[in-house]
Amino acid sequence: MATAFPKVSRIQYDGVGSKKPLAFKHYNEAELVEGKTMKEHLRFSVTYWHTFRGQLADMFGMGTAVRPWEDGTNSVSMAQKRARVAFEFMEKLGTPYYAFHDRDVAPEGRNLKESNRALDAVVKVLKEQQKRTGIKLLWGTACLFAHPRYMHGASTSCNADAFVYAAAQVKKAMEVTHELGGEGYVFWGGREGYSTLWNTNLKREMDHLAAFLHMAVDYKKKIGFKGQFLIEPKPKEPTKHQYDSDAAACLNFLREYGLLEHFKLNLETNHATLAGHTMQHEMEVAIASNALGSIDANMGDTLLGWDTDQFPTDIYLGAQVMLGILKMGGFTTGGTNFDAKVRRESFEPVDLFHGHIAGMDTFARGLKIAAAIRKDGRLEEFLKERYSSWDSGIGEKIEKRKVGFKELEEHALKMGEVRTNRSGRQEWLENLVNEFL
Ligand code: XLS
Ligand code: NI
Ligand code: NI
Repeated sequence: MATAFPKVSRIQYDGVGSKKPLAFKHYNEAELVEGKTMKEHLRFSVTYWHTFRGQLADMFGMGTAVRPWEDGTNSVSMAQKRARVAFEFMEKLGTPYYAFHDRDVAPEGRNLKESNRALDAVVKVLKEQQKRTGIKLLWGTACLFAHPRYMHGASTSCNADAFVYAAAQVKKAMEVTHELGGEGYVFWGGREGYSTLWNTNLKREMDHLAAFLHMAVDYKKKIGFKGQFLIEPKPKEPTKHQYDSDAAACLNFLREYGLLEHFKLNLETNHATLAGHTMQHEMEVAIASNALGSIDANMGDTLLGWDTDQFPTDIYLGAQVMLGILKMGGFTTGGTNFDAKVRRESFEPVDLFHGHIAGMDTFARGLKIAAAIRKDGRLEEFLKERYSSWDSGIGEKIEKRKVGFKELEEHALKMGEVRTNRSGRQEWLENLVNEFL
């Protein structure tokens, strides 16, 4: 097959200070950090939807993307050709994983049967390309938000028929994810929310969402799929309110409906900020429940109020995220999935490389910074010290639940005023972190 990127060869690590545009300055896949290679730590993944299906349109203008390999059709043969282009791209970039929605990789047919057949035809090519390159599927998912049938949602639609169709679609998407050896399967509730509560039975819709997920868990067991199920929180867009709005809401939902043991979270930076949180916050919440599975790496724009899905180039953010990942002991089935798109003005194929190289270098740098902060130890030491009143004496007794209000009153009467409150040292800590940037 003719190459789609004739001017690009395998992107190499060229070292810090390199001026080569198509080279890594920080991502050196074989470099060891805390005893593991960067490749093993970061587990980079390319998203099919943005990178190979994104037209770079926005709500004010049509797509600008120039993609010479596209023939203008949405045919199965074009989808197969595109799959080969995608693998050429990922091979040249050196990313070990990719992720897709069913309808990104294959066209939607006139009915479910046709759509399934189209998907099978493309999965054949994906499988052959995975074998050829060694690139693996990080996770699969189903697009339950683009087609008009899902206008009211999928599993939370007011219309039971939509639930039925969505179930059939997810069943098939799980099967192909399983067939391709996917390490996970993501549920992002694209339209699982509402635009107005005047027309919404919230309780009934949430019950339906839980029923849907329980059916998915049952079917997973049935087909022997061992991948990790993931929920991806997002507060809004396209709906005004999405039920899986943030990490805490998702965890509460999963707990309430007895689903927690079957799911982890796939956290996305731009979703965290849309929810009014930092990514660091979302990660802490998930890690506290041992439920951080994977991340969708991107970033938003503080002056634009929507999911701009930009490639992550913020080093501070990269360091924060990687500190969290190292703290939890690294990814197991998850990875760093670039749910990111190049800007509308970055319309050339080579920009797809620039975007990913930028993201990969940012996270590689974040990893090195995080490891250096951990090696230095002062941050951890400070945190340990800050809570030291809980390590012995009355603090320890409270943590071990050995005392109640009665004993604490006796203690307070003897103790007098609360002593030795120490400074939080926020500015000192922020400057300490800056030492490593
Ligand atoms: C959209 C979501 C979506 C999921 C996969 O905002 O990020 O792309 O990652 O359905
Ligand atoms: Ni995402
Ligand atoms: Ni998103």
